[in-house]
Amino acid sequence: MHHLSDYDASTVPSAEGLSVGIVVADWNDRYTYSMLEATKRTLLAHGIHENDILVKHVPGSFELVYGCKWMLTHNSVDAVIAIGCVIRGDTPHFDYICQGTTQGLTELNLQGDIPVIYGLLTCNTAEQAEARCGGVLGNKGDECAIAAIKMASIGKL
Ligand code: DLZ
Repeated sequence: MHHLSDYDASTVPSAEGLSVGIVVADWNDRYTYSMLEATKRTLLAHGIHENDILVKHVPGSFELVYGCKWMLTHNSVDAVIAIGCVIRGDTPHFDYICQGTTQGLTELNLQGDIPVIYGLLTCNTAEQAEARCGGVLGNKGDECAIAAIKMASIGKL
């Protein structure tokens, strides 16, 4: 299975001078905050200045779309990363949140000029989330940071 923290550093452009927004859901914060930390660490490791990383919190994953839209409207950023973690429960709620959020983030990408990165974990179990938030499969935050740098630099690649 793909390890989320593995990447070829030689394919990553310098992130110096870029500004990145991160919108993080507080629901399942044990996982989302781990992704947030990994995202920030990797952005910094690639040359982004600490002051150029803007973080906004939203209550749950369903609010990520509005949070990203707000950030795109109010901040001058080169990419926005949406971070959330949805874990399947007993009702179809999981499916609606995943579908709505995914559709909304897709629409932001289609309508705007700034890339929005998909850091939404959609897990059947807490163990699956654990594995992807610093566990055996690495950290989704690392993957998101690299995707943001590459997408913000797409014209230069
Ligand atoms: C309500 C809810 C539930 C049941 N599960 C999750 C979840 O696993 N992950 C998540 O990010 N958010 C969840 N939420 C909250 C919704 O995303 C949203 O915040 C509320 O429905 C209010 O709009």
